[in-house]
Amino acid sequence: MFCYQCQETTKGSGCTVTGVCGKDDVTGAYQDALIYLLKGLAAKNISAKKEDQADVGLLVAESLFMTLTNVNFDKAAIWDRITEVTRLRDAIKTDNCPAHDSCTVIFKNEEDILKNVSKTGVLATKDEDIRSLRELLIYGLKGIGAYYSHAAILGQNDKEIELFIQAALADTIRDLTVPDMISKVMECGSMGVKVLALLDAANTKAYGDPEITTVSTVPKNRPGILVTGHDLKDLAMLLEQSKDAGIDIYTHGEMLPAHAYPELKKYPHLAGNYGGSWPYQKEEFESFNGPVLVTTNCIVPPRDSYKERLYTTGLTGFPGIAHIDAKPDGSKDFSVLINQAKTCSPPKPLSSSGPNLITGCAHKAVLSIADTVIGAIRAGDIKRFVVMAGCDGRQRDRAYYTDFARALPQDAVILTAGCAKYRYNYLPLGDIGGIPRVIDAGQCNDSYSLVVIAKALAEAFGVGINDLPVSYNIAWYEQKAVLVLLALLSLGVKDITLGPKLPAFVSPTVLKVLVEQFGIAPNTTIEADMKRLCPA
Ligand code: SF4
Ligand code: SF3
Repeated sequence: MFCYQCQETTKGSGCTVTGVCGKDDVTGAYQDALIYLLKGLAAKNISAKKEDQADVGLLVAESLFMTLTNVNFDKAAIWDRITEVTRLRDAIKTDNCPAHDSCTVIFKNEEDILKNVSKTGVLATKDEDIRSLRELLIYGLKGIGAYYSHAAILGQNDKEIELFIQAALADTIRDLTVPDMISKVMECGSMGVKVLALLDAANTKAYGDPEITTVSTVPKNRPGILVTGHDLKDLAMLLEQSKDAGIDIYTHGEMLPAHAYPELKKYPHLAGNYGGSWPYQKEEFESFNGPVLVTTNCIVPPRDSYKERLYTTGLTGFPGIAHIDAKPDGSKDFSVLINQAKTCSPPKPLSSSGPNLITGCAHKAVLSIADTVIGAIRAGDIKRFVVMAGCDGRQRDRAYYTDFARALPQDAVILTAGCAKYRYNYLPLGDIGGIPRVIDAGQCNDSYSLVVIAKALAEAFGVGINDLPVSYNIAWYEQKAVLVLLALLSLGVKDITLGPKLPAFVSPTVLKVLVEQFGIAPNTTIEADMKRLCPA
């Protein structure tokens, strides 16, 4: 096994025996085999000029998403994908096949998969820089695949995105030079902006524009169901099915921003948010007492104490954990969770949470108070915005982000999105003339909102995006964050501070490009970073 796709990779270099995330070497080999076959499917499909084949585009996106960190640990589910991808690939007739092994290989069984890891895995590419760029591209594509899958569930499809994913995957088995690969990676960032915009449109069309909303973190005294992950449609279906059941629904982790959408917040039994980000789920799911629905990443290997009330759905999976499948029309039946909830005790209050959290500061909501924000900047009440979007993680050094938020000057405002916010969204940071000092745009994909807000401010002040008093101190963990980072770079954002560690998959040559062309720097100490990011 060799995997270095996430920030927590073993010793900052690569997981080789078993993943820090809990992925074992056999499941890792299944994921490598699936990615390998996807390259062959994409290359064959492109060469056959059948790129617009409806069943291939979405299947490729979803399969990439399945291999993203903390999405699916179930090798049986990955095997089903391997079978389907092989079937679709072999059904394509073309005279121009690139004749790469991935276009023809058949994995008959587990033994076959394990036997072939040296050719399917990351280390099959010998040149360190090409390997780095191929993997960077694939991780960006996993991010696109994830966000595209979310948008497609809500009926938003885009052929250009599907084609790009396939063409870029096919590029990873071509002999491209380092400069060519760098430009592919940048294209991936541009396509990232497109997919983030598509998902923003999908979410707002389905559930309305988010409104700035205060969310309770104090559990009520009825039993509840806890919903985590990013899939708003799952939550919407569950809210509708449970509205008269005498139970409450709570959000967890990346589901917090759901409270801001008019079509979701209209349900009075959407009772609040329980707990924080994914690394704390073992304790939080245990004390929640009721069923927990995991709609997307991040799931971690569960404790026995709550396995019987844990459910996955969509592309998420874990061996031995009940999975709620979609029916052919896309609907899901959550009655098993609802009935189980009625037999459970109410959630136990958590000592760590404050009474309320504020979310829903997406682009429409913030731009509706643009005059106030611009006025506060002109008056010198707000001197700086610091984008602290991204992911949370398990490691102790993430305390840096809490300390950094605390140490910010009173005239600085945090712009955030993603689960990184749980490091500081409970702090009493107050507001500036009614503008919250933590502006939470929503989920990691809502980083798109931060870009829209930054662009609007740049326009209002007649300056470029890098001339605004905006600094970037971004925390990453998995591959959605890789895509968001590439999207920012493609928009010309410079001087991003990235932590808590730089990616292991970035080779020294690629790092040099990131430093010289984009000014990317690792985070260091609070004092040094504060001087750089919040100059007096
Ligand atoms: Fe290791 Fe991260 Fe890969 Fe899991 S996803 S095996 S923790 S690098
Ligand atoms: Fe979090 Fe997994 Fe990345 Fe969506 S839920 S930001 S880590």
